[in-house]
Amino acid sequence: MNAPAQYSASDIQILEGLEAVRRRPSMYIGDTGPRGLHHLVYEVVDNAIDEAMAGFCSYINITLHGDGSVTIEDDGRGIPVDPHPATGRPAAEVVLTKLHAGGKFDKKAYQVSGGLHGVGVSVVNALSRWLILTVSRNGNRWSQRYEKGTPVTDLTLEGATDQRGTKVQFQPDETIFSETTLSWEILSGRMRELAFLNPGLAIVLRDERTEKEKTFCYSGGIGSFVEYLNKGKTTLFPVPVIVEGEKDGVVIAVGLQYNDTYQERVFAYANLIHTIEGGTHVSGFRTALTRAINEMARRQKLFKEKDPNLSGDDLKEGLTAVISVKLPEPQFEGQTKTKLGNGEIKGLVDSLFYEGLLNFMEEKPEILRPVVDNAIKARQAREAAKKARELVRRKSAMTGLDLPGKLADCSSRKPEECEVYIVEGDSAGGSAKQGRDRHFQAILPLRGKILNVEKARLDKALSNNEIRTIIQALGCGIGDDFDREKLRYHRIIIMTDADVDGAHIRTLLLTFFYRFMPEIIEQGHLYAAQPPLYRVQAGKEVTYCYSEKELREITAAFGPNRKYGIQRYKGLGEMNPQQLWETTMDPARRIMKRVEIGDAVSVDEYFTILMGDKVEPRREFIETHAMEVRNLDI
Ligand code: 0RA
Repeated sequence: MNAPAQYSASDIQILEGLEAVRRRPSMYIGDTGPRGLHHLVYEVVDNAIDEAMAGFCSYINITLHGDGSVTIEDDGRGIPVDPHPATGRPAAEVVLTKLHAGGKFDKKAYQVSGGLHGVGVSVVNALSRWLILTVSRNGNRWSQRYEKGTPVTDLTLEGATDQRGTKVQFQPDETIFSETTLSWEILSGRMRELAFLNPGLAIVLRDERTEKEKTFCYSGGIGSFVEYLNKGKTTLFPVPVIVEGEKDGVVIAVGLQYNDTYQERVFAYANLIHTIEGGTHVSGFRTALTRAINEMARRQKLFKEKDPNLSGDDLKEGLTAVISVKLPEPQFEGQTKTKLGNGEIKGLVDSLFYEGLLNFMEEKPEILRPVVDNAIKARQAREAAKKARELVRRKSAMTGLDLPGKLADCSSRKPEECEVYIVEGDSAGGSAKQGRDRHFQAILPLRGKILNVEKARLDKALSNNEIRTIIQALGCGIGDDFDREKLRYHRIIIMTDADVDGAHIRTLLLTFFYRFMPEIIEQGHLYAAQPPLYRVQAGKEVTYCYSEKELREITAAFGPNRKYGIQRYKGLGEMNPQQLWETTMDPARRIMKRVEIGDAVSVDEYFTILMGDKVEPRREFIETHAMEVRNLDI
């Protein structure tokens, strides 16, 4: 069925020991927070994906266990077990104990492992309290146990098997990671993405903690991915455009479909790594898209002779696209190493996608008109937004005040130390003003509900008072004018009541930032304040509780004999300025959550469903995600 294994133990190079990894884990996995933790799972999965891309693996099972461990099992070739010539140790043991001993330095193959994560399974081993490796290969099953990267048994023959593959179970070391709970949401986001990018591969995610199970398997590949992204949206043509090809050893797949929203979503991958910062594959795609649409629109006489061409920006609105390239030696650049740098890829994607898109439109000429009409409207709206922005600017110039009247500004002019609380309602705004440290804390009370911008273009968003006020207060502009350097506060803190209304306002604000100032979130400037839920008083002793769990703990600690009173806070307005300062605003005591853009696909899905205009998917979502909706922690 599969090609015979052509691997021998001598291919594995021994480079370094694992003590360094335990000493400085962040050097290898980025950080020791949730990101680094999930990285461990990706590292093992990536190796299995490599087996799948090489044609040897059809499924990957991932199981989250109740004891915090996780098992990743595949039906690939299995890590080789024959003795390594230099050490006499089994190759699998070398792979698990020596840094960079992946043994797969075949540059012709496309690999995920060795790409962005690229640290090798030995790093996972080093950072695990224990790890059990099971290899099924050549009719035998072998197993070995490690603790903190060190073998505690030999690789032992367990018996015969007619199966093949690798199984790795490990428990992340709680002395290394700040948090060892693996997240279903984070893992399922990445597994879904991997399944779309590897058509036919089945990835099964099981969670024994919650009895959840989900299989990700899409025979439609990138086309299914585009359809998934456009789920719940009205599309401008029914079936996504798919262009696939291979040239000079590079495999290219592009999927594209327009919808009637105003956002652009381009998801680009290089060797299955999400290239958030774009790169040469994205540049090639954009050039080809603009060229092909203009070319075809002129051929079909959709423009007048003297009309200008559509620009790349005109064609962004409503665009959903997925670009996947697989290449032998990817170069990753940029701040977060998620920008593809290989120069040759731009021209390859450009020519391949240009040809493919023209062919597609020749067969389905009906898709062109709605796309062109949409782009012309986008151009007009952009011009209108420009005028609206200028108006906002001119108005503030005329009054001589660049800042909105409602803003109680701080006295410091150093953005790094300044923060602004965006507060719901005047009464909470009043308490916040009195309670704050006016040196570095500004207060911006919002009166009306802010516009739901999920279905609004920038020009319409700018007609909303509350939104204009926020933009003016932040000082960094918006849209084409956005300039991070001008941001007046490095911490923007959303402070709303802990009730349904507060949650709604928070979601509206998050939607605004996510859609129109994503940089603010990406750069880590946006926070949600966490006001306490309860005030517990026993005698003179006052304790604030920020969760139900804390309340249970403290009342349990008091025992039955101690008398105490519980006050439940329904809104910020119930706290006096002093209390608001102590519990929610004092940097030394407050709890804040930084808003992070988790995995782009699910965040987008979240906003589309929660804030979009189709009712049915929203109902479904709220029913299945009742908890998340209540907490609204993204
Ligand atoms: C080294 C060499 C080969 C495969 C692997 C490692 C491998 C590692 C992992 C980790 C999880 N699943 C895995 N599957 C395979 C090549 C094997 C050969 O040529 O036979």
